[in-house]
Amino acid sequence: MAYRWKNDLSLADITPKSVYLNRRQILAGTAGLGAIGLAGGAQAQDALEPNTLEEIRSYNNYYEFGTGKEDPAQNAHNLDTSDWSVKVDGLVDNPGDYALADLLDGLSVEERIYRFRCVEAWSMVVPWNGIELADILSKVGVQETAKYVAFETVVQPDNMIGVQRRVLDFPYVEGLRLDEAMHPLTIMATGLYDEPLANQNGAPIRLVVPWKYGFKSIKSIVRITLTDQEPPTSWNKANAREYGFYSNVNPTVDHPRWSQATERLIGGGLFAGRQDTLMFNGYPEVASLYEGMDLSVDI
Ligand SMILES: Nc1nc2c(c(=O)[nH]1)N[C@H]1C(S)=C(S)[C@@H](COP(=O)(O)O)O[C@H]1N2
Ligand SMILES: [Mo]
Repeated sequence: MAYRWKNDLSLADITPKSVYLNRRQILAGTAGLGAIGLAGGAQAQDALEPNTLEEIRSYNNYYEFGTGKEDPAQNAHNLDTSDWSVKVDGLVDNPGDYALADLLDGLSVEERIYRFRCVEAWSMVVPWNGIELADILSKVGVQETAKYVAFETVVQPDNMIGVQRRVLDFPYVEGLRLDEAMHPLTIMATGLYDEPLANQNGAPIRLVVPWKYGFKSIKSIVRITLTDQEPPTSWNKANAREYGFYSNVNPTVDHPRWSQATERLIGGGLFAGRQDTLMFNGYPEVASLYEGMDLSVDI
């Protein structure tokens, strides 16, 4: 099947907009594209215009560098990303401490223009550059007994004001079920707008899971662990009633303190004001991962 998020939208298509819309029509008339590939995505993708680099780099959540939206851009220059290595351990065939370049060697970097929806009910559209997590996991060799993937962010206390102030229990940790991790929408981003990630966006490598609330997309990863137990996650540890393990974007399940039905698009532009939040953030192709689950209970 044709994966629409791979091929039918790129930066070149978006400017000028007329060309993009024209291409959209051409695609809609193309035989052979799976009905699912267009049905769910087409109308949602029409509005996908990336936020500016400036917007994406200046409005952040990265609590290691402070809790204000502008704190990470102020403070993250202190992050030391030199000689980055990622520990891969647990239920894998090839565990080890991988230099980042070795971990990614031979894997292809793609552009993915994704909606990004924070649990705080704001959103952006981000043109990521990244590698499918599935490719990395295949490379390290996932063992049959593995059921989950756990991730951990670097801790550099001297460089991180939020760590000094203990605003959260660090290291920041996150996790996915293995099938979520292997889904082709799930990427490890190393850049955006074809530039290396800014520190405040999670340099040098961070997770992006576009159908989940933004806090699942853990930044500056130094450890990936394959496990058979559901791993602890930072926001769930901080407040289990408000933040579950799954945290799929869901307009019908409100946060205990605010509605999740709509969101504020940062920057606004043509679509200023609030817009409707879409189930799975507009990525209905992941619905089958949750068949038989009650998503108002498994939040
Ligand atoms: N290590 C770490 N990762 C993190 C966070 C954080 O505070 N620390 N914040 C999360 C939240 S709440 C969001 S919305 C996104 C924000 O990503 P962005 O700043 O690149 O937009 O990062 C997520 N990843
Ligand atoms: Mo968030």
